[in-house]
Amino acid sequence: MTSATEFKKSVEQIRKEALQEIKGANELGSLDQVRIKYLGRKGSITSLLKGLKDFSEKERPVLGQLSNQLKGNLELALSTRMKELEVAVGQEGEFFDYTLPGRGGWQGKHHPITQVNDRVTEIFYGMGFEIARGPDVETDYYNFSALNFPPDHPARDMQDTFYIKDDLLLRTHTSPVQVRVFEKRKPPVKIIAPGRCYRNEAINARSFCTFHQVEGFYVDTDVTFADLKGVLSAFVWELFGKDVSLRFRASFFPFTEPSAEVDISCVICGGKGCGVCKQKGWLEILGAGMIDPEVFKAVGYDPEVYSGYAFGLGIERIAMLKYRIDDIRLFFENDLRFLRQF
Ligand code: FA5
Repeated sequence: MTSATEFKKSVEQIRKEALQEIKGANELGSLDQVRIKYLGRKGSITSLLKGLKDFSEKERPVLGQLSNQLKGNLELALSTRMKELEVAVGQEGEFFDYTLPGRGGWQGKHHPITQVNDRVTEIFYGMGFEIARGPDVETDYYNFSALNFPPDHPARDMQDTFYIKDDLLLRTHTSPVQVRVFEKRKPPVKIIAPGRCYRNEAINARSFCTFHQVEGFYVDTDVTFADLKGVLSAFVWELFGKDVSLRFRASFFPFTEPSAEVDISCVICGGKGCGVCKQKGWLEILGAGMIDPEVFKAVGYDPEVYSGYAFGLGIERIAMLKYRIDDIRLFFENDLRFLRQF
């Protein structure tokens, strides 16, 4: 058994030798060998620490402290020397091309739906429409009653609704913004209202439970269906190009009369028929019509004096055509591999 004095001598001896070897190591490999020799599992310091158990309780703390100090000293010396050698390798051993372009981080972008929404809004803004907004949580009155959906009328089933309370719901379309604007302003009003809508519908490749619409409406003393056709044609040609044709199909909405659904010739196949347009050559993009006199009566506009048109288009459907996306769900999954493509 070694005495405490001998133990202290060994500590100093190891310190001296190890520091010399660390200083003398000229490359990272040999420095690591030194580390293993002293601090490795079978290294000198490890066996020194193991030997502590043979000393008395009085001696052990002092000798333990000495050993730990030695360990700390050597670890510091090793890491200092390692940094020196690494710098040397970087300067002499490796070629570093400072002209290489840096690796940039990912640049944040607007969501494709926001991009299409902004583009649609911009086109109508350029045609003299002001922008208005309404709340996502609506009352039954604005979403249905004021838009000439009578209570318990089957037309309400056209839009499956998420109800919050009897009278409170998540808006199923952006048309309630018409009523909110009409209540506050006298004609002429020429407005677009972009916003989010919600429907308690079965989800599939073309329909989701939440989506975005842009509502447009113009009320003045002599607005005609020809004005509606003109403004929608200008919009479609601006967004998809002049080669695209429009088709107005008779339809029904309680708040417009006459009503139409508007199709455009398929932007994928040019109208010949393909999988996206289901061989029809046409794709529906919006609902529209002349505002029903009943809506004017509900807001105090005289239907004998004023006339107006309204339309509501689905942003996701437009985005699907613009970017040739065959499943609406991709817009809501937040998969970065998808989003980074826009
Ligand atoms: C309406 O919502 C009417 N408010 C549109 C309107 C406004 C008509 C003004 C007349 C005057 P519709 O339910 O057809 O109509 O929806 C309009 C558009 O919203 C559709 O053409 C479609 O592009 C989009 N849309 C409707 N439901 C969904 C859904 N579940 N998922 C994605 N887009 C949808």
